[in-house]
Amino acid sequence: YSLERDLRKAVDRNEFEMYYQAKINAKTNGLVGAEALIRWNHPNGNRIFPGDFIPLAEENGMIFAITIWTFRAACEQLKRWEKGGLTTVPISVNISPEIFDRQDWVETLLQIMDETNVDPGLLELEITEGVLIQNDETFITSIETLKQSGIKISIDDFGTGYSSLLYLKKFKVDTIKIDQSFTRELLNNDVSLILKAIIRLAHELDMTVIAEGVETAEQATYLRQNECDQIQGYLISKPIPVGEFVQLLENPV
Ligand code: G
Ligand code: G
Ligand code: MN
Ligand code: NA
Repeated sequence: YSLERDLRKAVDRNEFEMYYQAKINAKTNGLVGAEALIRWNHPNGNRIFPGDFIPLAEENGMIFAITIWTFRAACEQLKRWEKGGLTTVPISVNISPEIFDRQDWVETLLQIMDETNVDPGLLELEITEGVLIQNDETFITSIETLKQSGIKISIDDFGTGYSSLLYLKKFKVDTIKIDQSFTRELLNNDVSLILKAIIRLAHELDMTVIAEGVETAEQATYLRQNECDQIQGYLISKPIPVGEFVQLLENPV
């Protein structure tokens, strides 16, 4: 039995499934978006979580094919909602930095949006902070090309481990996602101070701020009172299959 061998077959055999986790407006509680999170339905009956195969895929090069699959799935989902007459919300897709090694990554994403005829403004790429601090001209151009198509860019896991904030000016990112570790420690004075500074900085740069990992009503209240724009977390909803997520689209909060 080899996880790696099975993973190589998984794309072709269509064994992946996207789950969706709601993002809501912190003030109105209205649904404002969905984060797409991959699940692998292994033929042996187990559902495998991304933490157990994405790192492997990032190492063995399979991440490109998987990312293409997830991005196309998100585009097709948006079109299905649109055709079904549902109010759609933007979908964000997690992007592993390993795919940037491929020269054609931007072109491939643009091509998928073109083929599926999706509104690029309804798509957002969640990119972790680490890669953005690189001062790489090719990468900056790539992000600019994507931004010109109308797609949104979000910094995932914001605040975890990188001290240079200069990239915030270099890249015109749309959203900052405050990492769960901050949300968890929110009511601690020091963290609270940092959080308020991040929110102010983001707003001065015209960015939207979302806090992830919100699990308690106290955290939600605190974030709302401190002008955080959006929240995401188990308090609102776990990541759920698309059939369940549609009920959130049909019955706005
Ligand atoms: O869904 P879960 O909480 O288990 O996600 C664990 C990690 O896997 C998170 O860091 C998340 O960003 C990542 N992840 C989830 N779905 C995808 C995906 O489709 N592509 C990539 N590259 N990472 C994902
Ligand atoms: O790295 P990324 O931010 O994409 O990871 C999102 C991960 O966080 C997913 O694995 C998702 O299942 C998980 N997650 C989402 N909401 C919560 C939450 O409220 N609490 C905790 N502990 N994890 C969450
Ligand atoms: Mn994410
Ligand atoms: Na995150």
